Amino acid sequence: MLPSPLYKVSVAVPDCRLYLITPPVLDPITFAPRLAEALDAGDVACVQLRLKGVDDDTVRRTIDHLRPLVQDRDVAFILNDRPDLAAATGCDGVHIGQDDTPYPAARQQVGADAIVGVSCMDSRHLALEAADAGADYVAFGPFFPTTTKITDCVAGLDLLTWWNDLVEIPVVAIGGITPGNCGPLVHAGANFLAVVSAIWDHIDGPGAAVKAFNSAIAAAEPPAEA
Ligand code: TZP
Ligand code: MG
Repeated sequence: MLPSPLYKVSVAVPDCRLYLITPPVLDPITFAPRLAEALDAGDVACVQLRLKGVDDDTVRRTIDHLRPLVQDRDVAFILNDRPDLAAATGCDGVHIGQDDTPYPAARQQVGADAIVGVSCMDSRHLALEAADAGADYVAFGPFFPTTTKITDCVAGLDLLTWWNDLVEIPVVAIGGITPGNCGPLVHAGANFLAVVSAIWDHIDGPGAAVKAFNSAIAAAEPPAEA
């Protein structure tokens, strides 16, 4: 017996959208125009601020500088790791990993209406647990080699197809994703592609990267049903 209304019988092939993650170290003043360039270039669903090794004041200052720029464009602004700071600074939600604040406490801190996403690596068990707890999305990855984060697993496309056959809440694919390799992830049912380096290190700038992803996603998506 399946335990929750998250499970479904029929599969709808969802649209796939870009989920930008900021570089782990950034200067908000010089990064803001690069972020604006990315957001103004095409379709982006969400921006996650992911800062590592900085103090709370720096996180708060960065949020204050970047959040309006994102939210004014009707794009969700999500903070990595810290539900307490997300709640205190007007973010739309938080992304937590398995070593961060556990889901129930994170949800309590950000409130019922905020977005809470959970990293599940390549674990079906962790993803089902997160979905049952009430997560708004789960994230699997890395799907491809990445130098942005040290990881010890590789997610397979089968995770995405399995998830889409079983569960309704959105699934984010992450790790080494580029316009050139994202097609199979889109086909397999990723609802969002979370990307760091292929956006910010794109040789023609972040705007060109967003355009390239938008085109690659559109080319990979099945035509809309009449
Ligand atoms: N979690 C799994 S892989 C990864 C994170 C945060 C890094 C993704 O960065 P990139 O540069 O898009 O590979
Ligand atoms: Mg984390």
